[in-house]
Amino acid sequence: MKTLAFGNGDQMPILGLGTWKSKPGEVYAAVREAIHVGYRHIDCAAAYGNEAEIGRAISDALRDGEVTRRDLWVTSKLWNSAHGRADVEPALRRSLTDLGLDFLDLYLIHWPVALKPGVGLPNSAEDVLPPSEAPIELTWAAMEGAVRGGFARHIGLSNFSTKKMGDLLAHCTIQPEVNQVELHPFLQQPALVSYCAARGIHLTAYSPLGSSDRPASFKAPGEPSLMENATIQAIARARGCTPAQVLLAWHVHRGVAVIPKSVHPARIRENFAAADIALTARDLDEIAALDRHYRFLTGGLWVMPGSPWTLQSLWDEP
Ligand code: NDP
Ligand code: 1BO
Repeated sequence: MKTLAFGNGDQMPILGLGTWKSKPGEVYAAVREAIHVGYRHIDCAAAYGNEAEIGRAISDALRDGEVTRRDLWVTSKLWNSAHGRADVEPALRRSLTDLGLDFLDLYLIHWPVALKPGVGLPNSAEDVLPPSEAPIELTWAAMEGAVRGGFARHIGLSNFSTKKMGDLLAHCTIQPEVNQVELHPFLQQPALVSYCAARGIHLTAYSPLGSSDRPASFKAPGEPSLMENATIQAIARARGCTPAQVLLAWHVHRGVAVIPKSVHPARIRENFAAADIALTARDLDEIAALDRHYRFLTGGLWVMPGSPWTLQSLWDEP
């Protein structure tokens, strides 16, 4: 499996297992199967509500000698309600306890949006803190403390625009090493990709298959389908693989980490095998032409009457 290298020599496997929406009762088996197949990168988050079960799967795989801790790359994320400087380390420790780990390979600020302590998803604008009340550079300073304390080997961001990254870089002692964002052929984000490449910041692509199992309230009517796209299907036929594998192989080719979610053994295997699929220059040109700057995760859940956020200020896009 190809890996992405970090300055200290650590290597992040380029293809990992996503776990958002992987239900308790399902995620244990999914993680065990993934490790059995060869996945060494698991993407987690406190907000997914399943880290304790993932932790049991990791712990059992370690106990059974399937992997060593050094073989695994485990990412988790700081939820929006724990951006307070004093709240970061307790949130991280909670994820470590649930995951049964002494340290994370990577800890990310899940969103640039701060919520009041204790809030899961906001019910009203009162649950959302204005950036002036929760400066992200203070959250980042606490993230840096997590590295110094040995709780996380690497720290990074998620859902940050180039502008927000640039603003934060001016305040960093430790530079973010990863930004995890939505990326797929309908949302190729070339400016963000170039920005990160120029600064040695790795990208991880979320929702690479279109996140079809996300809640109906997160979906737009008539949204496009990546898997059913005629170009993707034609490339899959030509390469003798599945549309999902084309979508995943595209990221591997671009040097972007990718974390498809599945709880089904056959798909977990299928997705893993995508890392070995070669796409041609013509395939890549055809995929490049599919960009339409379409977000499956619009960020709309942070935007409501009275919220300090708009979609424009969230993504720094017109
Ligand atoms: P994905 O794009 O990975 O799509 C998941 C859906 O695709 C599920 O319904 C899954 O079904 C299905 N699926 C998986 N493999 C196949 C296949 N080979 N053929 C057909 N269908 C398939 O969506 P996610 O939004 O879950 O994104 C992936 C991961 O990225 C998340 O799980 C999470 O870890 C991370 N993420 C991070 C975010 C962030 O804000 N940082 C936001 C969103 C995601 P089934 O499970 O039934 O197989
Ligand atoms: C609010 C959705 C987060 C998925 O990572």
